[in-house]
Parts: sequence; structure tokens; C-alpha cells
Amino acid sequence: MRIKVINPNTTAGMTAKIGEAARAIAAPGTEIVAVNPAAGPVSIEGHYDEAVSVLGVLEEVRKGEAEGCDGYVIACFGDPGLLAAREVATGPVVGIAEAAMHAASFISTGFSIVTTLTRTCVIAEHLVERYGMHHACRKVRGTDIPVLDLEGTGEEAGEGGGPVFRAIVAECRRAAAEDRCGAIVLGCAGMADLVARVQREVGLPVIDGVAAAVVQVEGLVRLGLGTSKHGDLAWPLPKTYTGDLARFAPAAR
Ligand code: 2AL
Repeated sequence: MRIKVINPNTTAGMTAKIGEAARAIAAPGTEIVAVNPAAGPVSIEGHYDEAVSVLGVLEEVRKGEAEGCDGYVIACFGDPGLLAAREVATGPVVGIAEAAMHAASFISTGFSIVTTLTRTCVIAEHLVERYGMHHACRKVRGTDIPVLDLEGTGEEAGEGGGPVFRAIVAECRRAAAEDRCGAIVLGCAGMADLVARVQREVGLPVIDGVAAAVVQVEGLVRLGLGTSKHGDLAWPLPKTYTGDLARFAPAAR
């Protein structure tokens, strides 16, 4: 099985880290193809970044169809372009936020999300509503860590983990003490390499959406399930797109 893991931002180091996390959890026989779009924001930290990133995500899914990919992971916690990506995919497409929240809901009655900049909290809160997780999500907590400050905070940061790692652990501990949560969801793909060490420090289940989404896609593919082409996730209607976006025009199928 071949799963394409798409980092919607264009920071190659982060894509490599996401690919490593995906490969570490993938079953033997699963090939992980980790990519980022050629153009777009270097990090996604707001509605505008997210909107601009969506075309790159869609381009990677469209290429993935030609490459024979069996499924896709959208590896940014805003799940940018999720439903549009499903329209152009044969196999399942799973976002890391939805995968992590669903995993958390299976192992706890309540979870908190620990994310990056406080301004991104509302993006996660909107997803909580959209996925029907408002009864299970106790709180979305910002750390005011910029996404690119997560680079170099894994094992390479050495004993103690460095200030960024410590700040994430401190926020997770506050969540555990104050939110009545049974699990914590990490709210950024750039935290994928921290999950085991954060869990050790915090002492309750901590979920990385990249790993959760890979396992979810593997499971759906093994079940023989792809994206439904009945109704709104059917292939986009063929039509002309004009100007710079002409290459995104859906072809007749
Ligand atoms: C993210 C993420 O997962 N990737 C990115 O660029 N921004 N999420 C976030 N909450 O900052």
C-alpha cells in the first residue's frame, strides 16, 4: 500500500520529520511518500496561510492519483482542503486533526488540544465543531510557539529537550491538571517527533495526528474503503478554469 503524506507547508525539514513519524508507525509493506507543495507558505498559522496552502494540497493529491497512491494524509492540524481533496481522490483522505480527535475520543471521554500560536486556536475550535467533538474536547490551548520554532526540538535538542519542548510539556501538564482531560492531542504536525517524550513527561495518553492518520488510512484501505463518489464527494464537475488557475480545471472522467 502506498500512502502519500502531504505537508501543506513548504518547509522541507518539517516534511522530512513528518515522513519519519509516518514511517515509524506504518505497517511493513506500507510505503510512505512524504511531500510538500512546491509553492506556498513556509508555515500555516492562520486562515490566510491555510487558504493559500489548499491549492498545493490539491495539486499533490491530483499527482498522487497518477502515481497510484492508495490513500492520503493531510499533515497540518487545520486539515486544509480536506473535503476538496476527497473530491479528487479515489482512496481515503484523512486529516491529522480529525484522526487525532477521533483516536482521543476512543480512549477518553475528554481531551484537550495543545497547539502553536494562540491565534490558531480558533481553527482547531472550528474543526472540533465540524467533527462533532464539542462534547469531548475540553479545551484548545495555545503555547505561542511559532510553527518553525518546532524545528530542531526533537531528540537533537538533547537532554531536557530545550525551551520549546519544555513549554509544550508545561502546557500539557496544565491541561492535565485543569481541564479534566483523559488525553492530550498535539495540535501541529511539527510536534510529531515529540509525542513519545511528551507522553513520558505528562503521564497521560498523548496523540500525534500524523501517526493516527497513517493508521486510519491503512485501516480504511484494508477494509477496502475509498472516498465515496456518490453525492458531494463525486469527482468535480468538468469545466473551464481561467487565467493562472487553468491547470486546476477538472478533466472529464
Ligand atoms: C500547523 C501544522 O500542523 N503545520 C503548520 O504549518 N501549521 N498547525 C498549527 N496549529 O500551527
